[in-house]
Amino acid sequence: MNEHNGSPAAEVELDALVVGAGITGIYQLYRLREHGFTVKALEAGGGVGGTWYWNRYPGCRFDSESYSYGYFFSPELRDEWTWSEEFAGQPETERYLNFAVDRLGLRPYIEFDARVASAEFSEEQSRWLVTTTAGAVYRARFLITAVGLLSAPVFPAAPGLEEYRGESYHTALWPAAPVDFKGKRVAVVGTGSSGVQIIPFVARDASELTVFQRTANWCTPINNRPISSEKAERIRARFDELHELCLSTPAGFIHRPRDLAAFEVSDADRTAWFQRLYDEPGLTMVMNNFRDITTDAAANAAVTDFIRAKIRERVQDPAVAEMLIPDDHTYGMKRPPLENGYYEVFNQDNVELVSLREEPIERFTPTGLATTRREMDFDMIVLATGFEAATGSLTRMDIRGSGGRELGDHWEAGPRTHLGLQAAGFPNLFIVGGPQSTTGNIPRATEIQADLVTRLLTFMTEQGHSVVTTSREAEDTWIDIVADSVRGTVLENARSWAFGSNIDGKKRAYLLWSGGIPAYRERCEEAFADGFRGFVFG
Ligand code: N01
Repeated sequence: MNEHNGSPAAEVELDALVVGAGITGIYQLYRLREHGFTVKALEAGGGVGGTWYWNRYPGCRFDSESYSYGYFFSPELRDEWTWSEEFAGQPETERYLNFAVDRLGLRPYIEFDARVASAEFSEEQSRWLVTTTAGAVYRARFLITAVGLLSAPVFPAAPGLEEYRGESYHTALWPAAPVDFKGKRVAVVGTGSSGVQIIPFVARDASELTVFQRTANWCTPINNRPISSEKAERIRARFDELHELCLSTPAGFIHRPRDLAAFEVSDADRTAWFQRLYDEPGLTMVMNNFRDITTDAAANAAVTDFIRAKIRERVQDPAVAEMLIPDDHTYGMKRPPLENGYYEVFNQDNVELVSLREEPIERFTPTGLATTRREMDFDMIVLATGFEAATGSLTRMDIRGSGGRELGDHWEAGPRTHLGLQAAGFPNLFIVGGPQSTTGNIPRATEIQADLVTRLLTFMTEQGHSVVTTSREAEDTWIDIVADSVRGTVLENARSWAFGSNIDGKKRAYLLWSGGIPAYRERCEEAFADGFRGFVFG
């Protein structure tokens, strides 16, 4: 192994190059260094954090309990950091990730403002040649992407945005300098998790807020609260147990479904349970509910009816309440946004809700936007229009494998991977936290993958293998397993980013894995124990 810590302008030779210094990339960098590999991380942002660096919009915060999201592996990090809230806001999470990077001594191994322009595998050299937009060149045996599931922002296709002369922001590219909504006429487009988080902040200060909604969502209260010092101590004493708990639950959260089906209890008990979850912090409504709410139609209808009634209770104008009630999906079909005073915003005099189903945006104008029915002027347009999930950040990066084949072409009909880790024809490329791999509470899902990658690279080094790839057969097997993981659940028919349905013209394919963290881990362990089944060494 060798390492030149020369200036990035020179060609840098490494064992491994990690792309991304968010929560996943930081961990991957740490693990590989710990195992003696020479490794660097390239980070497009000016600082660490990934999602928590870019999404600086007011209201951005966890939907995982803070302590279940942080790193568990390091005693120093566990002992020296105390989360202030059950669901930390973006600034605190960004501070935590900076603290982690410094405490682990990783900052010298991260190149900031280093966006990958192209990555090409050289068959002669068995090396990845990676060039940044600033012209720096890296040569690495292994290329490991940790670019996040939701990090390629999507903008509305309606023309004219570049001609708009007011302030405009995408929630996922929010500036570091404060944005002032005071006294302004603001449009917010999009009512997914990001929109639902920012809208109450805009509504508080703007003179007028117009919310453009294409699809309503089933939102439930976050019920965030501070973590007392006594609770922080209790958490610290139980770290190992909490880590095990997260790894044993389907989505990596501290919550488990109840061991009861919805109709095994009386109507009154069922409603009382829904009410209890509605009043509890976080994603308990979906995670801690009856075990069949996403698999049994009647159970799913019961929880959906409960939340529908809540929306009607909280929104004063019945016509607006009906607009805010989803009519195209039931509860749990999409990751449900958590809110803090979202529905009450629509009781304010300065807020208008516009249905884009009734009047789609035709174009942006120099002073605002035009729907099919009217033109409206705004001082500011906020786009909370989401991401090209899972594949977007990878296919936008110009990754070329054997024979110069582009990853985007390989995935034209949907992602193809073996265990979500490798794609056929892309030797020594590993994807961590990408498509077809386990998700939920992201760090819990991706630490498993980062550990698997570290084991594979260590095995190859010990065995003297220079190249590993996978086969189309292994990909086909995994595609079937991934499709099975969602079959028979309410997720199966969802129109959401998890199927790429938010991107015009994108072929519908399930982009995640719904079998849960324990089953994902089991399948990977089985493949590894069976001579690294599906991987081809050379
Ligand atoms: O993105 P989204 P997001 N014209 O795709 C609408 C995680 N997250 O950034 O549903 C008009 O959910 C779009 O409409 P439709 C979380 O996993 C977590 O909000 O496609 N509207 C939708 O309303 C989440 O699921 C947190 O019909 C357009 C919205 O914009 C994921 O990230 C916080 C449009 C986009 O919603 C994505 O959330 C934030 C157009 N052209 C995000 N294009 C936490 O709480 C899109 N829309 C941790």
